[in-house]
Order: sequence, then structure tokens, then C-alpha cells
Amino acid sequence: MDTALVIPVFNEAATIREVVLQAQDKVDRVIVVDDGSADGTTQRLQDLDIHLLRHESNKGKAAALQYGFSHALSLHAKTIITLDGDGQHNPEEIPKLLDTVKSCPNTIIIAARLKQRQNAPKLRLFANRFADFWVSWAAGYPVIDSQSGFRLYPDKMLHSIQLDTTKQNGFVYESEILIEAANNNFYSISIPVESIYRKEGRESHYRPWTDTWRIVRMIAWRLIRKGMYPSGLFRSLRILPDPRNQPLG
Ligand SMILES: Nc1nc2c(ncn2[C@@H]2O[C@H](COP(=O)(O)OP(=O)(O)OP(=O)(O)O)[C@@H](O)[C@H]2O)c(=O)[nH]1
Ligand SMILES: [Mg+2]
Repeated sequence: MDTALVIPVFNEAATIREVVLQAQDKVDRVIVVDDGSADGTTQRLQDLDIHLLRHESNKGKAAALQYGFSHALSLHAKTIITLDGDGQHNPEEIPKLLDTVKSCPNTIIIAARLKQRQNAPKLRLFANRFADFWVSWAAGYPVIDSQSGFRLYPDKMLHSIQLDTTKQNGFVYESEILIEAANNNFYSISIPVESIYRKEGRESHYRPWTDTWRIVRMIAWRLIRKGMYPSGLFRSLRILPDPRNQPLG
């Protein structure tokens, strides 16, 4: 098998079926990890030809992603894509990631929400840029949209990485994996995709203060252990020549 899509979900009954249906013909296998949802998420998917994994109780996004990755690797998937189950990522854009990795093998491809950026809440935009600065510093190169859950990972990279997936690290994992990947010589490039913010959407699972604080704490600890990593800061402030990594504004 070549490509697997992993979707971690927690209470996404309203959107998950449509997301899966749109994605199914873009990849070889869809793996949904239902993380103890109590709103009928699983029932919305039961008749579909996908791999539906389940945690009986909610264990957090990190553990769900890890479970999905282990499953995809056990199926010998070579490229593993992730996207969110709440409809914020457009599955029609999956082929762009698959095309990009052909010319950049063994690279993480981030689908960066750079188009229609004005639709994003201002506070969220600021938080994303804040996170990019710190993740880039700790990773030692410029990362654009480090908080996007829409990504492509090469199997070799996932095989080489083990991270803390406890529940409190649920939203830390996707920042930490970029930093740890860079420590293992796997880097990311970002390609621009649409950012979809639905006004009528359900409340975010991301807790702005608690989860941002946990991300900052993880990064601060890593920087301290590297003597504040001045060379990483210097390299992270470079402007990359690759046009796919240039913000569109
Ligand atoms: N498996 C699992 N998935 C989760 C958990 N919390 C959130 N998710 C999923 O992770 C994705 C992102 O969660 P959101 O709450 O949309 O967070 P976000 O996209 O960072 O924030 P918003 O911009 O407010 O939507 C969605 O697909 C959720 O279903 C969890 O505890 N377990
Ligand atoms: Mg979301």
C-alpha cells in the first residue's frame, strides 16, 4: 500500500462522514481513530470501507494520531497524510501534497493555511504566528503553519520517532513531532492551501491558554537543554528561497 490517511476524531458526528467520503478516492486507505466520542461519530461511518479504530475512552489527539500511525505503518503505507475531522481541511487538496512529495522525498509536507487568511479569527492568527516562531527556533529552520493538522509524513520519519502521547500532550504532539523530526534530519516544507473557518462550527477542543502554555513549556525545555540553541534561532529567521515556503500574505 502506498498512501494512508489518518483522521483523529473526537465528537465530529456532524462532519466526519462528508470528510471521509471526499477523501476516500484520493488515498489507498482511510484510517479513522475515534477517540471515545459520545455523539454517534462511529455510527456515521459504520457502512464505509475504511479502517475504523477506537479508543473506549478519550485519550487525546496525540495518542489517537500515534495509534493511527502504528496502524498505517503495519499496513506498509509509505506516505501517511493527516487531516482534521471537523471539515476545516479540504480533502480535495490531498493530491497537492502527494504531488509535492514526489519532488521532495522524505520531507514532511505541511498544508499551510495561507489562502483566505483573513477569514481566520485574529487571535488565532496571532497564536499561529507565535507558535511558528518558537517551533522554528527549536527545529532550527523556518516552519510555516506549524499548527496545521493537515500534513504528509514519510514512513521513514514516523518509524524513527517516539514521543509522549499522554492526554495532556494532545495538542503538543504536532509541534513536537516537527522538532523531533528535525533532530532526526527530516524537515518540512509548506504549501499553501485554503483555510476554512466556519462561523457555525462547534466549540474548539483546543484550549488557547492551557494548550499554548503546554506547547511553550515543551519548547522552552528543549531550548534550555540545547543551551538556548542560538544557531537554531539564526537559521529559523532565514528567508527560504523555495517559493512554496513564502507566505502569501
Ligand atoms: N482523537 C482525538 N482527536 C481530537 C481530540 N480533540 C480534538 N481532536 C480532533 O483534532 C482535530 C482538531 O481539533 P479542533 O478542536 O478542531 O482544534 P483546532 O482545529 O486546533 O482548533 P479550531 O481552529 O478551533 O478548530 C479535530 O479533528 C478533532 O476531532 C481528542 O481528544 N482526541
Ligand atoms: Mg478545528
